[in-house]
Amino acid sequence: MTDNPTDPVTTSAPSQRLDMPFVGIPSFMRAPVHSDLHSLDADIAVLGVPTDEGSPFMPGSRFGPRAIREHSLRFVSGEGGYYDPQRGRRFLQREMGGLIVDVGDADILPTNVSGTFDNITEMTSGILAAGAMPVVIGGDHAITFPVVRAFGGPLHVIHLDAHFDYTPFVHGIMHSNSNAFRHIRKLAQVASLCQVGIRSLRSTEVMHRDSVADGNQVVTMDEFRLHGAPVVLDTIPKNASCYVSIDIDVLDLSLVPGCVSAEPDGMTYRELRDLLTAIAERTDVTGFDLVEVNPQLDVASGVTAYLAAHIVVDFLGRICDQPRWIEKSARRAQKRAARRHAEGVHDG
Ligand SMILES: [Mn+2]
Repeated sequence: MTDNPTDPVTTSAPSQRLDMPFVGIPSFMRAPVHSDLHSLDADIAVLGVPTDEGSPFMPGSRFGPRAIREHSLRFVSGEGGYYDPQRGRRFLQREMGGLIVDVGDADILPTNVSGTFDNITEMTSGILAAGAMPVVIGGDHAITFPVVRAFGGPLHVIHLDAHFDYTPFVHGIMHSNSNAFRHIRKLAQVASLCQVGIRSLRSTEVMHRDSVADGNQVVTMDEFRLHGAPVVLDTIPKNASCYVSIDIDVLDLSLVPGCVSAEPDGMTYRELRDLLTAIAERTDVTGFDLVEVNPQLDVASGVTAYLAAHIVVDFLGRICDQPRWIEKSARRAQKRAARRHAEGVHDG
């Protein structure tokens, strides 16, 4: 291209930084970092959980939160939120004005899994106590149990995965990434568990039988293709509180080179996005996680971490676009103002 003298050069104020995605300290979408949960004042709190001690095959997903944060910076523009050309408008603009914060990572205690899990639960509880929605970035799938146990009930859990993660406890192994949902099902506050995208030929009959016997809804990939989102949502009451756990391997193997447990015949991005949109529209999503991105296995462009950041950003955009969310956000703002006022009175 040659310079077109008729094409005016857009200039911005000299004080406005460009902040390319590779510049600066990578908090999630460059949200403010706020690690003191007692003074947390936000609608959405992004929490990293960098542990992969539940990965019996290839470790490395402990580096997932950092990689996903880095790729999340690619969705940040000076205008706030992100622009969706297919919908012709911006999303998360309001939220990016200070309502999303990055609370950093749960503290990880190598070889002390129960201590690590306690730290994860404590941070999730702190976020919930402050009235914010936890958005959790793993880590391997073992982390979902200590996250979900921090929630109150009744909570409907939607688990998107190629695998059941319902392995019986043998040889004292209870907290690998394939045990998590056997624990979650037993939590008193969990009203229902729906497992979607199940297809792995490494599943066992025992996992399948136990999950069904425990009253869970199992939606295999074939069933999902046949019936779509309604098969997942029809059994969950409208506006019910819902936790969504996304294993990146619910997507097709070809999309996720940086995932050790990738499987063929998974969802396309569109299938996953449309399901997440339907969940956001019908239920009250009170938290979600995305797990099993392993940057050490990823290709050089980091597409798996990029895709993970893309899913989190896109899902958040859909959640925050619901009238239900906007009402909730207004109520949260009132509560926070009342609390600040009360604290001010005590301080004075
Ligand atoms: Mn999986």
